[in-house]
Amino acid sequence: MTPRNRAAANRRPKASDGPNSKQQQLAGFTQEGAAPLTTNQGLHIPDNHNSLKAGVRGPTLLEDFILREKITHFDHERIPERAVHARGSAAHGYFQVYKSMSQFTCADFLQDPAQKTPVFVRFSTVAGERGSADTVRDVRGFSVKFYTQQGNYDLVGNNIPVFFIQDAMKFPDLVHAVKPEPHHAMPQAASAHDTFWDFVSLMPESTHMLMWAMSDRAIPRSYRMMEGFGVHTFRFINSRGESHFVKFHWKPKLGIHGLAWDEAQKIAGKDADFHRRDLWEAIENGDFPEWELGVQMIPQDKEHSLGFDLLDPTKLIPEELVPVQKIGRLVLDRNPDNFFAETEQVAFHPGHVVPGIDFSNDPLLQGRLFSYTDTQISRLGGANFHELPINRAVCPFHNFQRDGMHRQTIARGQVAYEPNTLGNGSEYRVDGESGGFQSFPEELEPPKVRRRSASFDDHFTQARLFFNSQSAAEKDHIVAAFRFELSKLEVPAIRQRMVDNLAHVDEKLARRVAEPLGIGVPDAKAAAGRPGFRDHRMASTLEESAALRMVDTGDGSIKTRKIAILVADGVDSASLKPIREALESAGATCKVVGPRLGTVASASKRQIDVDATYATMPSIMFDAVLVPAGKDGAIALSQNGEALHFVLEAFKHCKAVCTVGEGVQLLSSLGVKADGPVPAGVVVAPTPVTNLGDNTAAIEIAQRFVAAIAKHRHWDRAGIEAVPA
Ligand code: HDE
Repeated sequence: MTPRNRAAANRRPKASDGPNSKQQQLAGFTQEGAAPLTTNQGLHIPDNHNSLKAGVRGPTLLEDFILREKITHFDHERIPERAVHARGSAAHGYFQVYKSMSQFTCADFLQDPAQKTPVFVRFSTVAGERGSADTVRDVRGFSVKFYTQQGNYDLVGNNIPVFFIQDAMKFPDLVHAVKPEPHHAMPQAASAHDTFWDFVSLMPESTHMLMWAMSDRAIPRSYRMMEGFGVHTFRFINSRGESHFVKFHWKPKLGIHGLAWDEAQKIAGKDADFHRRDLWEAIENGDFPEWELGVQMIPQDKEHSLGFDLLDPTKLIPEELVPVQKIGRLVLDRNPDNFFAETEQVAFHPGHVVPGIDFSNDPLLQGRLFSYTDTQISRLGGANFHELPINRAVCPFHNFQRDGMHRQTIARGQVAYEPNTLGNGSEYRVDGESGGFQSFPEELEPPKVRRRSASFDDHFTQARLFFNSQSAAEKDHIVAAFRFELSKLEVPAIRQRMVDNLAHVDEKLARRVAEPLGIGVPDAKAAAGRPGFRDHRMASTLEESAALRMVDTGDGSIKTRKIAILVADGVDSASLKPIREALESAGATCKVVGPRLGTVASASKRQIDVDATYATMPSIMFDAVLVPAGKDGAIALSQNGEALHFVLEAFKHCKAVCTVGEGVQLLSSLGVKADGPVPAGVVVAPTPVTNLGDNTAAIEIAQRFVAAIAKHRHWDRAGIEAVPA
């Protein structure tokens, strides 16, 4: 550490540092790479290429402490990956409340709209190992560490508002079932295997979560385009000690969008880092991802008014019953400097709360309160992980915990106990009265029992609500996902058990899922006869909830969307210009994709710069595709299998496609013609926009294309099954 860095590290961040307080603290630990090379003891290294030998061709000497230090450090570079959520990507940013929440909570970071609280946010997949692909079908983690002036507050959530199980006791079983099977360690980052479905088909409480996991929520287009949820019910406590139950939501500015399943699988091979890259690039380009924090609040005395148990993590509170109030915004505006030091070493814990926020008795949450510190001790090598730069609170922290592996704090003085008269009593006081954390004094009359509450027994009503709330295309995707996963099973009895359970959600859904699986018709009675089956239906009048759908979410913009402009020799470059300008001024990024790097020659012999090739940036890397005019260009594109596949695949994945003039030939195998009807989300400009006579016509084409992209995907596009891509 340089003296400047050391001074910065020792400086206590102040509230007035706002969102920079964490950045300034981290700066104290950050190192640039320009200094002379030394050993870890500071000794200048004379030669970083050759070890010390007995003669130039002789054996290496044990004495070579420089070599040994380097190799030894290398040998110990790896730490265990997280038991779940091993693969993740993170970013820095800030949170700002819209108006004081003092009526409900005394949490300091939720009082002052002028205050920006620094945050570090990590997104993750759950089942895959650290090096697995981003776009697998899975739940996503959404962990937010708020560095508040009252200590760190961690909101460790997921992108799905419910969970597979109701009690922490079942978590190791769930994770063992979904992880690669223990005898041969397959499959990686996938739930489509026997052990997972064996387990969940025996646990009907998982049905609601399975509906979400089989929906497009589990294959997000981007971390920037997914919701986050605290899942459990928590409590807000105000300065009078009054409690409201609270559910947390993160609502993405860009809407909630998914990939096509075929696309997600292909991306996993072509760019395993798809979501990581997307997040990184958006932040580098200044397109800072943004979410609004929403809360659903239920007064303490209304705990039992919803018809289901607030403590049951397999239930959500429909927004129609309790509206989500947007109370602040989260902006991610800085990429980490070092993946290991920050993204890997960050340690979240749902038990990291601040005054004004407290727990409920949700038995899943209660189990989590034990697990997270415990797991960091083995993952990060000891009890002092809170001293790692990324984990340090920005407010002062001190107590009499001492020593342990990798301790960094040098605690001065004679005493390491409390109470004492030998140390400075005032500095180490116990602060219950003035702002110290007070647990909500909930009254309990507990007989000691190892049992599940009967109020947790309805396993299907909300699964049905979720399914009923989907658009027709989203329902089709859910059916297709169940079919895909269950087709991968080797044991037909597990498939059967699962569709029998689904018959309790919706008969038709179960029948559709079962159809291609080579099993019998779904048998609801058989499911009801199995151990563990419960179906105590709650009184619910709600048939559907619009908030559970993904379609038509977002701000209607095409900001940060990626558009491919497909070129070959002979395309008409003039026809591209007005559309490209319109796309870019609407905030999209355009890339010219051609048969080779360098340039292609336009119809008028102009050179068009190519950004990427069809092979390295296939259609699955884009949100939409634009095919320019030009007779020779259209022939060249149609005769190139990769280019043709590019357009057909984009079409099959329901993306917006715009063809200009002769470019429509690339859609001829689909029966699309310049003067005929066009499928949803396809824009066909009959002649090159530059020849349309007036600029208004060109703008109109561009606007139609922008509107088609803004819809994200045209999932109801007819005939995509027949497209050979
Ligand atoms: Fe976690 N979970 N979890 N979990 N979880 C971990 O903690 C655990 C649960 C979630 O980006 C582990 O530091 C138990 C629900 C996220 O670093 C571990 C139970 C939800 C992350 C652990 C649950 C989550 C974790 C592994 C049931 C959504 C990634 C490494 C009782 C609300 C945090 C670690 C990050 C990570 C335990 C259930 C979210 C083993 C025992 C429900 C986002 O401690």
